[in-house]
Amino acid sequence: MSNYITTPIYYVNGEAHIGHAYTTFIADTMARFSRLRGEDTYFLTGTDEHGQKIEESAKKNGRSTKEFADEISESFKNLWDEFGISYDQFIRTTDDKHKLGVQNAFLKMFEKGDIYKGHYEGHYCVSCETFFPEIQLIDGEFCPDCGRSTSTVKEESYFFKLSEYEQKLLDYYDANPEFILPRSRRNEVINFVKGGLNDLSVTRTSFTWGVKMPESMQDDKHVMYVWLDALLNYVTALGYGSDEKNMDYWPATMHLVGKDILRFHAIYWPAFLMSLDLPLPKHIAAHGWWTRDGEKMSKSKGNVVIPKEVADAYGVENLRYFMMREVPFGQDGDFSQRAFIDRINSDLSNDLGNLLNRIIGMSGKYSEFHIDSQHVLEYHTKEVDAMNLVLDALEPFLDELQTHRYLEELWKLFTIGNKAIEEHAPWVKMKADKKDEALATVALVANVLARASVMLHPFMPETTNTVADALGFTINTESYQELIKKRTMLAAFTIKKVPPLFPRVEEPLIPEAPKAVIESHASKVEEPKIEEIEEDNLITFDQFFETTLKVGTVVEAEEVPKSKKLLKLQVDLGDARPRQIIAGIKTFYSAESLLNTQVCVVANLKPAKLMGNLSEGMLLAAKDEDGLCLIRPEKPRKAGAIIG
Ligand code: ME8
Repeated sequence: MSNYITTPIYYVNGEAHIGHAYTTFIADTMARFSRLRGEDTYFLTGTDEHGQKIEESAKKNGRSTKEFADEISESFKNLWDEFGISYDQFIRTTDDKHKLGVQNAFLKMFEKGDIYKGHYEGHYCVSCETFFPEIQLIDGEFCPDCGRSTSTVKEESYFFKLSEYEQKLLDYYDANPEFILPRSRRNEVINFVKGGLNDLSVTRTSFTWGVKMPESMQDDKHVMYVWLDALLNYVTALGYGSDEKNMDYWPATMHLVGKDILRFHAIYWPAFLMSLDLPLPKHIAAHGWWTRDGEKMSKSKGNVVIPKEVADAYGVENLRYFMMREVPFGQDGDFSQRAFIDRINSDLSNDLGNLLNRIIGMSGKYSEFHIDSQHVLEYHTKEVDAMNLVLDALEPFLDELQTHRYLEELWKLFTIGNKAIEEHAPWVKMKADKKDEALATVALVANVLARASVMLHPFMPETTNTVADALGFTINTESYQELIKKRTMLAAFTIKKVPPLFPRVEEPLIPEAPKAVIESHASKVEEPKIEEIEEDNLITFDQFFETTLKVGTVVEAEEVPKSKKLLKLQVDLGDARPRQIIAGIKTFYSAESLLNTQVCVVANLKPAKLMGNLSEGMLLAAKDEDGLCLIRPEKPRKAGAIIG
């Protein structure tokens, strides 16, 4: 069994921020977990260094492109080293081996007939390194993903026949429901592909900072499109197209990405791999977006959270814990120092830290820091059973990357430990001359903490090593097998004193996001720049496709008793049973007039109750001073037809 886990390779156009750290923390945790289980593991991270965006950033900084890329790439690597990220390889797309691999992949696709030469005429967003057809542009000029101005490009280009992979991709998603995680994001990708895929321009002639064409193609005005170059890093890192040294790790177990780049990983990348006759990764896992104090982070607002600054102030492992505990995987998360401090003081200091302190204190007082487990089962079967139940539940959460549920569940162990101390009050037992009983409780709690530390280790490696050291054991695959898989108790503990692991934090330790920034932002409203429109109002293409819109046929309609506004509709969306939708449209439509007509429905809304009636969707309607009208398809469509 081997696991290959990757982060995105980060652009070298600026320093790392908290979002980069989050992706890297989760990937590192998954890699550490795999190693703890004793599985052969390869963990890749690195930097994405080609393309117009990097060329322009270097120019702005008055540097040569290579010098600039070297410096920023180094700063990412140093940061991950300082953070103890356990990568096996740090790839740079400027590495010769990578470039050779990309050229060979290009040749293979070309020889297979999947790449052809043509002309591109379209609109290019340098920031997203993506072409867009005119129809997708905002106001005919601005990028639909980031809102920045696009430039019109007409140039000779090689194209990848992405259109030919449309059905193969859909079949693959269908046959592999766990390919895209969380599963809630599958629809957005499927809808995008169903909307039709255009062939993809995979070379550029308007700049030179990219992987050159294979020599045998004799076409050196072209360089590779940066996303083709970048995605291939996942295989060139293993030696694809060069020494093939580590290709046994392929296919990847998991590509961890932010939701911003899910489309590239879940559509382009599998199509490229199919073209190369390589197997597809098992999971593409997309996490959500981090904001700060509820606001999007941006350099212009001055509110970017710098991970090094936070880690220096609060400790990198506390930051890892906070980020992975606070946010359900896949959902957006907010970085606020208040929430972070609460987690440190309550979860880490009160629950975990306190338990260790109690063990150190009691074992010192009652038994000169030696504890053995011989009487635990005599007095504590209830707690041992409860502990085993928690351990049973834990690992499946990580299979779907539900780090917050995993940690929430794991924390029940600390509750079991702290509660056992309160209920059994060893100090009372000691006074009553029941030393065996008192020490059985201390030993139970030491075992609880030992097991919890093993399972927390991938999240907080150094901290849990300190706990294990204080308890007198070592966390490794062997102790994982013994304590977790076999549920063996540690026979004896020799406890060591350690300073408190989590000093309480009373006040924010880094400057809060400057308030003035928010005010100055408001004062600029009269003269909006495109960055500000992007930050506040626009959603990305992907965000739009989070909503599933469908055509439905009203098959039953009635009034909701005692309601002035509500109608209860049964709407056929092509599923096994119609959906019940409660719509506030009675003032404008009678129930009968709606029967057998078609409507447009938001089909993936969380169900809600309105006046005691379940509503499983929402109708699209337009309202102005003349009243409300429903939005309907121009011509009848099949019930369930996708809108988008
Ligand atoms: O996209 N919240 O690189 P990139 C959460 N080079 N995650 C965030 C984030 C935020 N606010 N901001 C960034 C690229 N990220 C390409 C990738 S891979 C073949 C090529 C994280 O430097 C998140 O993981 O723009 C996102 O996907 C990644 O940084 C984008 O990093």
